[in-house]
Amino acid sequence: MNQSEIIIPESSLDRDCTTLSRHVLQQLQSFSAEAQDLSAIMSRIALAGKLIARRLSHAGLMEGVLGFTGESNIQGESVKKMDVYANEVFISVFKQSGLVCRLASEEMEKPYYIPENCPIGRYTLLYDPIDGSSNVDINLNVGSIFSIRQQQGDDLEGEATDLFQNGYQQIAAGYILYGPSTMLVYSLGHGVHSFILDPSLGEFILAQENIKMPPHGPIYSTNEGNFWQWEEPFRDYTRYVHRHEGYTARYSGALVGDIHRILMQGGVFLYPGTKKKPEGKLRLLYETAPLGFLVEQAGGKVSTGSENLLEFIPSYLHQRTPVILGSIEDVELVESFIQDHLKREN
Ligand code: P6P
Repeated sequence: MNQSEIIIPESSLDRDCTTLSRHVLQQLQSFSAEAQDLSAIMSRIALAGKLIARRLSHAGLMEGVLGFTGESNIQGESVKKMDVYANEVFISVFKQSGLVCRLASEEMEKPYYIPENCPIGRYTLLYDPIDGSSNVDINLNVGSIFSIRQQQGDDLEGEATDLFQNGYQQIAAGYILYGPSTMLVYSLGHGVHSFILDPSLGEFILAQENIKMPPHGPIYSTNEGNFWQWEEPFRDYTRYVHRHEGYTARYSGALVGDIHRILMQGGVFLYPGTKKKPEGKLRLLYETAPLGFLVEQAGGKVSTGSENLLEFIPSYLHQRTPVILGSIEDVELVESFIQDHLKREN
C-alpha cells in the first residue's frame, strides 16, 4: 500500500487530538473567555503533571528527589524533597498566567498570592502537590490532587476566607495519578473523564469519558491498623466485612491510587476519625472535597459519617474531616452502622 493509500481512521486521529484543553471547551460547549480560561488552567495543571511525572521517573537516578528535607510542614508531617519540588511546580506553572491569583497547598500554611495575576485572575487553585509522598522512595504510585474555585469578594484581608465554602462551590476538581502510566482524571461538573499522558506527544489524551461507578463493589479500603482507635460503628463495619463473603481489602497508603481503584471498580474508602483525632487525618479543601466531587459526579457518594461531605463548610484552610467515599450501597452500609449505634445510644 503506498503512502497516499494509508488511511488513518478518523476516530484514532480525532482521539489523539482530543487533548485536555479541547475537551474542556467541548464540556463547556463554549468558546467564551471563561471557557478559554478554564481550558488554559487545565492545560497548566497538565503541564505541572508532566513536570512532576518527569521528575518521578528519574527519582532514583538524580539528586534531590528521594528522601526528606529535614523540615516539617504545617501539618506537622516530615516534608519529602518531592513535596517541595511538586509544590514549586504548581506555583511556577501559574506565574505570568493571569489566571490564578491564589494557591492554597497542603505544603503552605497560608495561601500563596501571585501578584501579577491578581488584578484579573479570579480563580484559586487548591492542591495537594504530591499525595502519598512516602511512596516515592519505594517507587509506588503517588498523586496530585487539585480543586479550582472562583474567588468571591475582594479578599482585602489576604486570608482567602472566601474559600471556606462547601464542596459544591468547586468549579473543577481532579487528580493526576503517577502510576505505570500518568493519568489525569477531572470533572467540571459534567461527568468524570480520564486522560493518559502520551510521552511521545507530550499530551494528555482522552482515555475514558463519563466514568460511572458501580452501585456496589467488593473493595473496602482503610487502614485497619487504626482499628483500636476507631469508634464502635467502624469496628462493627469491619467485623461485618470480615464475616461476610464477597469483600476484599485493598489499601496502598496513597489516597489517589486508592480512590482511583474505587472509582474504577467500586467499593468504599474510609478514613474515620479516632478517639485522639475525631476529625480524622485527611484535609477537606484539597483532598477529600475534590475527590468527593469526582466520586459524586461518577454516581457515588461521599460522607463525613454524619453529613454529606460536599456540604461541609470548613472553618480554616487545613481543616480535616472523617471521610467515607465510594459506591452508594457501600457508603450507606458504613453509614448504617453509625445510625444503628446512634439509635442504641438514644
Ligand atoms: P495512614 C498520605 O500520607 C495520606 O495523606 C494519604 O495519601 C493516605 O490515604 C493517608 O495519608 C494514609 O494515612 O494513616 O493510613 O498512613
